[in-house]
Amino acid sequence: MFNLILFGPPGSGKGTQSEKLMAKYGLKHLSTGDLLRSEISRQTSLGQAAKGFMDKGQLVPDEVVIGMISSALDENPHATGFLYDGFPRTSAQAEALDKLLHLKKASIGVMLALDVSEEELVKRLLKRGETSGRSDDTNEQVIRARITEYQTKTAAVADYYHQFNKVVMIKGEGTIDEIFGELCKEIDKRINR
Ligand code: B4P
Repeated sequence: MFNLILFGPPGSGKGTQSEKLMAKYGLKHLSTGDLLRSEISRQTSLGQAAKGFMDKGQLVPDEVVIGMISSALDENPHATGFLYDGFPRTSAQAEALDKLLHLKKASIGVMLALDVSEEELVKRLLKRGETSGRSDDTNEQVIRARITEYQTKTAAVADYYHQFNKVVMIKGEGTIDEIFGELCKEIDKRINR
């Protein structure tokens, strides 16, 4: 089972590249952002609790997202691999993921980390906000709060995987296809198809 983490700040291209990677490698896509937005649109109690955090640009509490990922892994026992998009976002989430995978005699194959400047991130997210209908993309203050959450809580997750030599930095600026090509090069070195 191949487990890939696509990592990077909000707006770095994780969701965009995930679509292309899923199509090419047949990995099961686990996006905590998409899972949370689905809970919100179905007006579940989990969604209602998460919405308040997301609208302010804050991270949703660890136990909520860890529970969602645990259920998603259990619901896909025959998957040949998983692509984690937007997860883990804290060190506690990273440790929980390791434990869940250990129970399945699996581990993280690689973390591919997209590197994009802050000004480019803000520009991309404001542009997406013109059409996405996502309330967290329309307000620059909320976008900057999400980037600050990334810098203070999420960036350290890369250090966690660095200790196991599992992090590869990828330049996240350029065309979508150029970046996709760089990601594929790294995956092809590691995946058995
Ligand atoms: P997410 O849904 O994960 O959203 P994101 O980080 O904003 O987006 P992403 O990084 O995937 O967007 P992309 O670059 O593809 O999180 C939303 C919220 O959910 C969080 O703020 C948090 O509250 C909560 N949450 C989610 N996971 C959580 C967790 N594990 N723990 C706690 N809370 C959690 O796209 C951005 C735009 O850039 C697009 O419009 C795209 O077209 C454009 N773009 C992409 N690549 C480009 C390129 N190369 N050039 C130009 N534009 C590009």
